[in-house]
Amino acid sequence: MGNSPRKQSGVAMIVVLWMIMVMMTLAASLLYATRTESSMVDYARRTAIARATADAAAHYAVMQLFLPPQERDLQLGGKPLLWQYEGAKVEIRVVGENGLIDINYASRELLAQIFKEVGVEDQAASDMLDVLEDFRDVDDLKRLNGAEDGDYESAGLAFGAKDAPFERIEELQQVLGMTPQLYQALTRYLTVNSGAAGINPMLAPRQILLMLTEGDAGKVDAYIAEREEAAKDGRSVLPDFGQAFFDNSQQPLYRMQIRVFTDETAPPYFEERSVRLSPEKMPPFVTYFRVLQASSAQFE
Ligand SMILES: [Ca+2]
Repeated sequence: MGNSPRKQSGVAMIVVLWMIMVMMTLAASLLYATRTESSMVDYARRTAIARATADAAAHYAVMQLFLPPQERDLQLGGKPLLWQYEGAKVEIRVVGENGLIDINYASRELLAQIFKEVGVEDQAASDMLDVLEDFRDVDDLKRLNGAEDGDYESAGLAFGAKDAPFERIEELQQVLGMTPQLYQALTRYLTVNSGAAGINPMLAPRQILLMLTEGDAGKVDAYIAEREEAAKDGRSVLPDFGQAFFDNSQQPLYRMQIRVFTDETAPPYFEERSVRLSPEKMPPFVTYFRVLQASSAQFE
């Protein structure tokens, strides 16, 4: 007798239990989805606030740059300026592009110094420089340990050497043999915008000065104190080290690193941008690029 009331209620019980289980699973996944969504919205909201705050900080830094030097709170050379805005704490660092090393114009000797500083020495650095110079020179003649189009093809790459000057630092990632780690370590030393062979020490970040003294922090900090004094009166002072690599070029081009702390629980938002001052415009600057950087790229 398949249809006894007892058996029927057993089946009904199983169906009810099964439905409860399905509903519980649904509810759990819905709850999970809602939580994920709300944390995503929260993240998006926090990022939007941080971006807008960084934008405000960039305007503030530009305003500082337009002030007479003795009225500025901002020191060029990457010393952090702390600023508060709408409850967020912001750290602003500004260096002149002329305080960085131009990857198109710097001497091989100076570029070798940076490689050494980030742990690539002697033969490896020399090989890398051959590859880098082949990448940017217009010809297809290969240096001793360099690389031209054929080598990129052999390495299975869809692109070859650029055979033109670097227009963006990011292009360095396309140089044969460049690793993401090495690229990240190099970026805070380099620029494509200074247009000079040398470094202007008045605008340079501390890590570049340290590199030129082979890590003599005492010497570097004494010079930084001296340049801060000089900058107040619009004077320029040269350090007593690294003379071979300095020049006094200066253009109205600055690199800014902005770190925004929106709340204590989230990691800070960090962006870098390159700006050119243009007093005749409103706002009086143009942003060339704006990137999110790893903190290893931060100026000292
Ligand atoms: Ca070439």
